[in-house]
Amino acid sequence: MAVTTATAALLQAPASAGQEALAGKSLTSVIPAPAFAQPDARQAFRLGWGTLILTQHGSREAAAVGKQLADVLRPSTGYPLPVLPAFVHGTGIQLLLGGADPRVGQEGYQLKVERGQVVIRANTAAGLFAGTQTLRQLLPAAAESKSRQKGPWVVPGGRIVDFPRFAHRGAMLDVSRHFFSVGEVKSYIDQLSQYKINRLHLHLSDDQGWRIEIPGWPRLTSYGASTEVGGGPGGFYTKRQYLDLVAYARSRFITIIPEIDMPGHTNAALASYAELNCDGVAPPLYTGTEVGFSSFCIDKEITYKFIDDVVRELAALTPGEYIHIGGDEAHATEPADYLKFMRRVLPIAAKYGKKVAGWHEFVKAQPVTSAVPQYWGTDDEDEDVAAAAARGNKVLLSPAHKAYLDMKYDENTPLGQDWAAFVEVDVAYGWNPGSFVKNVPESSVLGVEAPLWSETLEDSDDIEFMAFPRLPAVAELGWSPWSTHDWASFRERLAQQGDRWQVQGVNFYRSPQIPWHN
Ligand code: NGO
Repeated sequence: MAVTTATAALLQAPASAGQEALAGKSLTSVIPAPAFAQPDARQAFRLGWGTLILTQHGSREAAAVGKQLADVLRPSTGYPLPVLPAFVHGTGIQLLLGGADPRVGQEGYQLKVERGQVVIRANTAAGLFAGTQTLRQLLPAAAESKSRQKGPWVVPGGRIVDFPRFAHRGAMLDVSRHFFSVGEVKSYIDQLSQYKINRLHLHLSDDQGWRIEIPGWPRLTSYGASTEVGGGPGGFYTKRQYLDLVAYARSRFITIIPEIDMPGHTNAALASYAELNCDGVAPPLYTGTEVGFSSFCIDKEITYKFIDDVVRELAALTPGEYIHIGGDEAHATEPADYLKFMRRVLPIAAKYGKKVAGWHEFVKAQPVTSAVPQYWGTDDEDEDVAAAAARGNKVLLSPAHKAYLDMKYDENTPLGQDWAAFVEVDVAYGWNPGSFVKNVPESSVLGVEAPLWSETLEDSDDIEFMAFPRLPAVAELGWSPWSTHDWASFRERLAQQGDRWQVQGVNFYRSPQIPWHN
């Protein structure tokens, strides 16, 4: 049963040792900023030897969320933190389904921290998971360590009611230009899930490499996956590995959206199968970084047989609603051919039960209203996207000069590109998705996504250096209500995340805009 606010107020103040241990943390020291937070300086919870993690009785999902929390906190605290069904009596952290403030919806949660206990309530396991991510951030940074650390482990007191502004809070990883292993992608998934990101879009094919096994088309992976930018060995995911990634993401409440880019950005497929080319001649593999030179052959039937096979396989591997069909920079496809192509391809996704997402150029083909254009322009105006919004399509926002994580921070950034802009942290944070594109009102915005293109990135260190600290900025734009938007507060909160990244070993960029603690 929930402890009422009145009861909570009657509880005594925490020990002064606990107060000191808070080290400037309050209930609002969280990214993304919670929708509502009421700190209560008289309350605080201290994790101890006897702390239990009590999860909703009868819910395996709630128990799994509890276990994930225990997996983070056991090594650093050295406490046993048993995960038990919530009918057990004892002090601890409770993860309960139901009884939450109605505003929390399907992904939100309510968190109450008081002297004797922490209670997270939600309507879904996703909400409980989000609540536990908030709880992790409220603990001292040392709680993220993989080895035993000195406490005390104190959580600041008060009450949070939190839920997302937008349904889609995404990140994209380009595994084509450089291939990233299953382990590297899982590590990124772990990082994303801490900021309440709920979609991971994987860019699985491009000119430089095809990265997913497709039965019936073995050369895509035996040959088309064999290199990457700069001529490295490339790689691909077997179906089994891909399903493992899908399940791993799912356990962190992230849905994977697979992208096969078409009709341009297709050199790896064209190199693998001569018959996909209009002249029947396979081009060589490509390891450079130019864009816009390749195209599927629009008038050959085999093109659509190929796409049907690929989309069918991908749909079977995808529990989520969307398949992403690319559609960007088709400079080697005549505009009339592009429309012809899209009009044949769009129904293929529908045939396999999936909705379509695509880079915003594809809205020229006037797809059905369930299709989602991903706006990647550098302007605050786009007639075709505004027209799609007027027809009822929801728009995903990834403006390249704000949300692209592969843009350099400034002229000295060793990695990344600068064709759209330099994107320092204040730029990544400083835009309102609900009013960014002219005539695309908030009600037409599905959410935000931070793409990370990998022309210049080779490993997890590189991914982290570009994603942190900007990914949390985009995550906050996607989750937090605009009323909480505040650069001064964001900088301070980001500095606290820096402490956690140091403990976690995340290779973040020390932006001079942020008052890092050390
Ligand atoms: C563009 C291009 C990609 C590049 C990226 C680099 C889109 C949608 N298409 O974004 O192929 O990798 O820029 O920033």
